Amino acid sequence: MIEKTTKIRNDFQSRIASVTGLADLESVHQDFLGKKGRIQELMQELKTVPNEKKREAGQLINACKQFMESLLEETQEKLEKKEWENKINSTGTFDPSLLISREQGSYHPITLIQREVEAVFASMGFTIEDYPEIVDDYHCFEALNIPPFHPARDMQDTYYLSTGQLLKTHTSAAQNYIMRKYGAPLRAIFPGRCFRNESTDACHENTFFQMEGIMIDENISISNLIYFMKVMLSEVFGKPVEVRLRPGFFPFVEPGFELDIKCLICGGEGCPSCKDSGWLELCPCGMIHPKVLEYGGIDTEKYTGFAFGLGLTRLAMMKYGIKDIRTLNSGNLKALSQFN
Ligand code: FA5
Repeated sequence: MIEKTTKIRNDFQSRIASVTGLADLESVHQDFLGKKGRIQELMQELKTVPNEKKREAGQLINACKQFMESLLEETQEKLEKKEWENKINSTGTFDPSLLISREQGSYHPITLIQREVEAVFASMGFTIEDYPEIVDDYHCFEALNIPPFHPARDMQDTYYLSTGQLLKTHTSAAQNYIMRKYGAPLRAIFPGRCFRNESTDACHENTFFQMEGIMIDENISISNLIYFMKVMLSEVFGKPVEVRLRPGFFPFVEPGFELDIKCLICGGEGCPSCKDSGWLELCPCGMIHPKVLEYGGIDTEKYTGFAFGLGLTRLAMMKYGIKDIRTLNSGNLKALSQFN
């Protein structure tokens, strides 16, 4: 029995070595493992083996069967891959809907950073809200104290639809909707894609992500704002990062600030990623203007609040050391898949 099994195993190996295609492989499969195959023959013979040797012989046949099955599977995979490669090379076409690669996909760096920041704010009691990318003029500008023809609109030119709607220029466009939805007290963040008519460079894109945050309650002050900004940055970077707060003008906050981060690409020396200034505008913020609270239906006698507009795309650049913002919209999988 031992010799016979060894012979069948050797025959099987030499047949596999000469297989040229999937049809050929199937006939090897039938010849050895099919209903009338050689393993089946061995099983029939097993009945004639003396009882005391049956167990050992059975194990031998089983091991041989398992060996064949796994070699068949391995060979099938190789042949399938080869057939696909031949097909692609000969026709010059490629059907991306067919699964020929078993590589796993990866999350985009912006998704990764967004989830990280969301987790930090969620742990501090903020809800995470969603808002459309197509908005109306009222929500994007007027409800934020930017009336028609206000010069602040010049910095946020965008793509307009024939309906009069526009692609949102900043996540602040959701402030009024969120205030009206929940009233005060309120803690919410709302990430989203923004669109602007921009000349692109290493730190400007025409399509980028922001994450807005608002907190409205009794006795909210600038100290609360600074506290939350510090927590968020220390959690995201996991190390101290240098920031600076300077006055900034936005019609929807008073007072308003620019929060800059020391460029982590050049360490503050100056490079294209920070426009040679050593600092990168990351997260403008301020105390919500009373007019904006009023438009949102909030009682300004009782409540105050802060708002911030974090540049998520720039945060991803700083966190992952991405020198050029355009890499993030490039679709370059080699560059984008390395951060998971
Ligand atoms: C605003 O969009 C305000 N809505 C932010 C705000 C919210 C202020 C709440 C006060 C209170 P700004 O245009 O500066 O502000 O954009 C905010 C951040 O988005 C910038 O600091 C930057 O990090 C990012 N950002 C702006 N424009 C671009 C761009 N073209 N490409 C990449 N990131 C950008």
